[in-house]
Amino acid sequence: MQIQAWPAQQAAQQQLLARPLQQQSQQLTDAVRSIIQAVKTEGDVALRRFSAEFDRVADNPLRLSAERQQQLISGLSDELKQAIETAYGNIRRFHAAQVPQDIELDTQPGVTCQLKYQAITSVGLYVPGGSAPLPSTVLMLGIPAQLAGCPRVVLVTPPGQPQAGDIAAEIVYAASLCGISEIYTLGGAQAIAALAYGTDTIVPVDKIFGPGNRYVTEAKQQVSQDARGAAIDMPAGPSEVLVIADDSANPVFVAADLLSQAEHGPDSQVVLVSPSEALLDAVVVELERQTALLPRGAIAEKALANSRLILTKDLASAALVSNLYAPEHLIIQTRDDEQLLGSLTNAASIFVGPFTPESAGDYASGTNHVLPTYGYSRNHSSLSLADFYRRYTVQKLTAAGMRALGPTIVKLAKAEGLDAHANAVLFRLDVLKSQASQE
Ligand code: HSO
Ligand code: ZN
Repeated sequence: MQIQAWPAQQAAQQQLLARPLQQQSQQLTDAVRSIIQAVKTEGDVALRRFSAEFDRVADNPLRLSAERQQQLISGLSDELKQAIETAYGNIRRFHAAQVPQDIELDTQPGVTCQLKYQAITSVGLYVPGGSAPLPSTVLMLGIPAQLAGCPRVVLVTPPGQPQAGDIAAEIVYAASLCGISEIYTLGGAQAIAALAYGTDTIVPVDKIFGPGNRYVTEAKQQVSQDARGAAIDMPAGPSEVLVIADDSANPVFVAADLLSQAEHGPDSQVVLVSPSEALLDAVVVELERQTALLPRGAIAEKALANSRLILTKDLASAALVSNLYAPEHLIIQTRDDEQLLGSLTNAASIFVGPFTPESAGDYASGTNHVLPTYGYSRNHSSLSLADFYRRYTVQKLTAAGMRALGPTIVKLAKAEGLDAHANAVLFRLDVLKSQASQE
């Protein structure tokens, strides 16, 4: 692994921080479009065909029965259940504090405006399967849905273990804590299509949440662009972390933090920025040592090939690099973390100090681990309770309110050349005038 000095020229800086190109091929777009089309026209038949083809599950029952859910849960150890419950408690506490407040106020006498929050009626949660089933993601999506009080919460996850058509018991248990019982053994673009458009078995949902592979991400994009499809939580790319560390940091911790991101997948990206050459050197040695011991070392190694080790002249310049990169996760391990914190913008989730690994937020501290990646944290937010509501307004003018505000509205409508708008006010003002003259 090569340590690179932070270049002075803007073009070189941008090149150094460029994300690995997303293979946004026409082929992928077309493949996903045809999967969605098949689900729209053939429904469950297409879902079962894709399960056989992609997941190697014949005759997918699609819905995970209540009995099977209970059987799977009963196979879980008490220790694992306890750990899931502890995480549930912290995530719930942090999200319960985010309940939005309705607003009602008079902008002027007789003119009342309200801002109201209503839980989205029906939400679909996508939980990736693949090489590592993620019960933590169930909690990150299921807890805010539960707290918001979404009347219908559906979970989909690819079928597989422990027997064909089943899903991981941890996922079922986490779902049960979140009050979710409508579970479908479905993954990939076909799962997104089923959630967006429905089939005989699956009633469509209003909004789809959760991370996924390239097919899932592309399918979410496509259904969100269709007015008859479904809304989505956020755009997403591969997971990433940026660490800022100085010579006070423990290279063992730093390497472990970088690897915890790298083991997610070969397209994960990890970046270390430091003003200390000694720290960078020590981390390189540690990375090699720890990677060799990891069961997912081969995956991590591939991700490390895309990683960046950047030497800056000082910590202020390291903060600048982070702000330019706009990481999904930012870990800071320096002598004065609090001071550095003030200069950091654009990171989706920040982990402060030697005892705050990303793993804390990934699993159990309470914050949400569904975060904008690929530089989107510049203008998108981490998933929160607010994402499970729709926001709408209500207003009411009294006769006095109309009398007072009406002429202003008429003036503005005339200025825009929209006479029907003006009339909608003028006719009312006429009625109010004649009422007043009769009194
Ligand atoms: N780091 C992932 C979340 C996760 N890690 C789930 C472990 N399990 C994306 O934020
Ligand atoms: Zn993680």
